[in-house]
Order: sequence, then C-alpha cells, then structure tokens
Amino acid sequence: MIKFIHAADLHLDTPFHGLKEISEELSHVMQEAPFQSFRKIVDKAIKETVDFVLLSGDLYNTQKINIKAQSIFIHELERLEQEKIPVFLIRGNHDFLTEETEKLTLKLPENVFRYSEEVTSHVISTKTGKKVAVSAFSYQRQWIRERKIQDYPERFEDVDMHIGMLHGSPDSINGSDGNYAPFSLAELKQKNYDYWALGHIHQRQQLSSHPLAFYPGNIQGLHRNEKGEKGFLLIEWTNRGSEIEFVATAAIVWEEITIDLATIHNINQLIRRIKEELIENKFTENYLIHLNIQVNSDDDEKLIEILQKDSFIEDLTNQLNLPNLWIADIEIQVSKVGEQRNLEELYPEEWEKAIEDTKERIVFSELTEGILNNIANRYLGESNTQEYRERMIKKAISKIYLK
Ligand SMILES: [Mn+2]
Repeated sequence: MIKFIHAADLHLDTPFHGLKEISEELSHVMQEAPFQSFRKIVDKAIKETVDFVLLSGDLYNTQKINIKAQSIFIHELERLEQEKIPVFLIRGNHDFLTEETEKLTLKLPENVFRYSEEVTSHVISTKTGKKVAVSAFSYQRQWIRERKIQDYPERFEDVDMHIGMLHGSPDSINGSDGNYAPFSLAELKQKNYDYWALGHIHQRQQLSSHPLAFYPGNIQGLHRNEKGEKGFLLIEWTNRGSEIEFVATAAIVWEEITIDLATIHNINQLIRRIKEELIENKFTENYLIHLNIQVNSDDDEKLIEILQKDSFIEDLTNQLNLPNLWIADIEIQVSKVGEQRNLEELYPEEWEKAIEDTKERIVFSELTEGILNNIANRYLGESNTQEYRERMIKKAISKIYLK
C-alpha cells in the first residue's frame, strides 16, 4: 500500500484586503487561515506517516515574493523533512516563477522536489520499498496555452506507481479558454498513469476514475463563491483498489443563509431569526456568512433602511454574540415589488433588452468600470464572470426599488 496526501491551491499569502472594513480581527484571522490549514495538512501527514505529499500548484497567491509567507511554508516543509516525508511541488498560474523572482526564492529543504518548466520525472522508494514515479512541470508565466500534457512520458514500466501532477484545466470544463495548460481526458488516459494529482480548479472534484484523477480543491475558501468545507485528499493506493478520503482543514468556512423579511416585523425578530438559522445549519463557529435578505417593497421601510446601513453588519455580529462567527456581507434581494407600478411593467421590452445588454462582459465592464470591478477584485477576489454579472445586476435592480 502507498499512502500519500494530495493538496493544491494553497494560496498562502492571500491578502483579504477588504475584510478590514468588516473587522480588524477577521482580517487577521483570514490572513492566518491558509497557513493554519496547511499546518493541519502537515500534522496529518506526520500522524498518518504518509509516504509523500503532493502540492499541485498555486502555493502562493501571487508571483510577488513574500519572504514571510515563504518562511512559514518552509518551516512546515522542514517538519516533514524531519519525519523523512518527501514533498513534490509545482508552481501554478498564480505563483509562477520567473528568472527574476527565482532570485528572491528561499532555499527549500532537501526532502522537496520542485519541478521546472520542463516536464520531468522523479522516482523515489517508499519505506516499504515501493517505487513511485512523479512527473510534473511548473509554470514560469501566467498563461500556458500549449498542451503540456503531451510532454509527459508514458507510464514507466519499472515502477509500482506512476503519478502525474498537473496544474491546469481540462477542455471539458474550460470551454474555449485554454490558458491553463489545457488537456483532455483522453490525453490523461493515454499516459497510463495510476493517479493524476490535479490543481487549479478550486472546487473539489473527481475528474475520472480510470485513471484516478482528482482536484482536491483549495485548502481555504477565499471568497463567498468558495463555500463549504475545504481541505485535502488522503489516498491509500494499491494496484487492486484505493481509498480516497477528503479531510477538512479550512480554518474558516464560507457559507450563505437566506432570510425572508415577510414574517419579520422588528429588529429583535430579525436577529433571532438569523441566529436560529445559523444554529439550525450548525454555522456557529469559524464561519464567515454571506447573508441574503429577501424583501418586498411592502415590508417595513425603517427595517429595510437599517439593513442597508454600513454599521449594521457590525451591530448584528455583536448582537449574535457567537464566537468566531462573522457576517461578511448582507445582500438585499427584492423578491416582489408589491402594488407599485415598476419600470419592468411599464416598459417590458426595453427592460428586458437593457438587462440582456448589461450581462455582456464588455457592456458590463464599461458601465461598472472603476467601481464594481475594483471593489469585487479587492474585496472578494471575484472575477468578471457571467454569474458575477448576473448577481450584480440583480443587486442593482434591488437598489432601484429600495431607493
Ligand atoms: Mn488556484
């Protein structure tokens, strides 16, 4: 049996700038969160006495060198070195290494195999004498449009297990946007490897069962679109079958709740309702909550006004009084507009067309230039996707009705 850990997308030095506006404490907690998650991965590697650890790219959030982040990361790798656990790592599109940044990169401990931009293979022997080959490459620039998959050698015949590490996205998920070392399932299959340790896509998923190919997802949710448990995969592999276990390590989990204001008549009821919802879902400790509030134009105006105040998040957090639970933001969604004659009814075709036009990336970008794009990137690390544009348009429509 060969036992190993597969993690990816550590994004250790993510800045979480905008969170300072919510709370200093939260900003600090979030900055520490990816490191804490990685520490737990190392703890588990040692506890389980794994044969090796695979880190499939985006170890850091940017290619800018952050000495402190490097030092903490290396300190953890040294703990693995003391236990004689080898580490295989690659750089991804976020933390690609150039000749320039290489000069400022701290030396990694002896147990670490770091890959260069050429696909190369390292072979090790595990404690029980099993031979394992690991083939991989690192990014040296942000975008890799070549099909690097074609440079991977075919499965070595003289090893017990052959693993491919690849930071990239498959054609099936990627569509036409092949900027991240695109590959197809057929290409993976052709290599005849035993396991593909993928990285880049932050949503945990199994891409294939023959060969085994997994994205473990990132180790800490970075924004509200990265909800739920985050962590790594622990694999016990034999050539007859494998056990693959997901282990949650994220220090803070992003979640979302929705409250309907229709049955709520005062602030105390609202706070109680939110608290109940959090407790019911067990979102009580180490959670960062995105709160949706559905309102109707008939709902109490004063209550809606309070919800829109910047200070409300802080007041609410204090009132909830749950340890290590933060409300990240409040989104007011207008579900009905009551009796009021609205634009949508008065000019249905124009309304429809305006919304459709606005959904287009270019129109949206022009309209929101310097406002939404900046805020979104700085605040939540969001990018200008279809989903994001639709959400922002919905939010803007709510604002019209709420005045
Ligand atoms: Mn990533």
